[in-house]
Amino acid sequence: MRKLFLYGRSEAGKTSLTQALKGEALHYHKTQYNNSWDITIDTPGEYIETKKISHALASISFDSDIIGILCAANEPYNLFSPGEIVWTSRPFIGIITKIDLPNANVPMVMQWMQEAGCQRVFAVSNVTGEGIDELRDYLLQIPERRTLEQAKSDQQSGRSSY
Ligand SMILES: Nc1nc2c(ncn2[C@@H]2O[C@H](COP(=O)(O)OP(=O)(O)OP(=O)(O)O)[C@@H](O)[C@H]2O)c(=O)[nH]1
Ligand SMILES: [Mg+2]
Repeated sequence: MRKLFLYGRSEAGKTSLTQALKGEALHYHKTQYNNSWDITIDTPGEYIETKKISHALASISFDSDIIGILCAANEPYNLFSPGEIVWTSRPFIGIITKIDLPNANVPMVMQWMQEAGCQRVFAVSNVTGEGIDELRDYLLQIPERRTLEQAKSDQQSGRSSY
């Protein structure tokens, strides 16, 4: 499985997503520091919430294959900048969590994630399991290998690498 780097505000559901992807029962554990698990790199929400340390996320992400930004479907404000994708050349996806909540507003969070530049957006509930299989299948896909010439051509034309 490709390794997924997770960032998003505290309580967005990053640790719960790791548990749900592994088929484990959800158990709350506040993330105090960066954890490199077998299938994800899980970061504390405070990294993206704190301007002085948010740039550290870039270096922590280097051991991953895919970058995932997380936002709960009932989140009232957006932490991600339009064009957030520019700091990485890895595939960049959005994960909308807590879609089971009665005040979930999936279209609003979807718009934030599309503006951030996400190439795919997954809507999931870590509690009910909705959407988790689709995300797991995506992580299991083996990406097509590209040649150096294709990568250079994409870069020169400003196209996303993936
Ligand atoms: N209803 C609902 N609750 C969820 C979902 N995902 C997570 N939660 C709950 O939200 C709370 C926070 O979840 P965490 O996974 O610890 O959040 P986190 O993003 O890892 O937070 P930090 O470690 O503080 O950065 C917990 O009480 C979870 O049970 C979901 O999809 N639906
Ligand atoms: Mg956590």
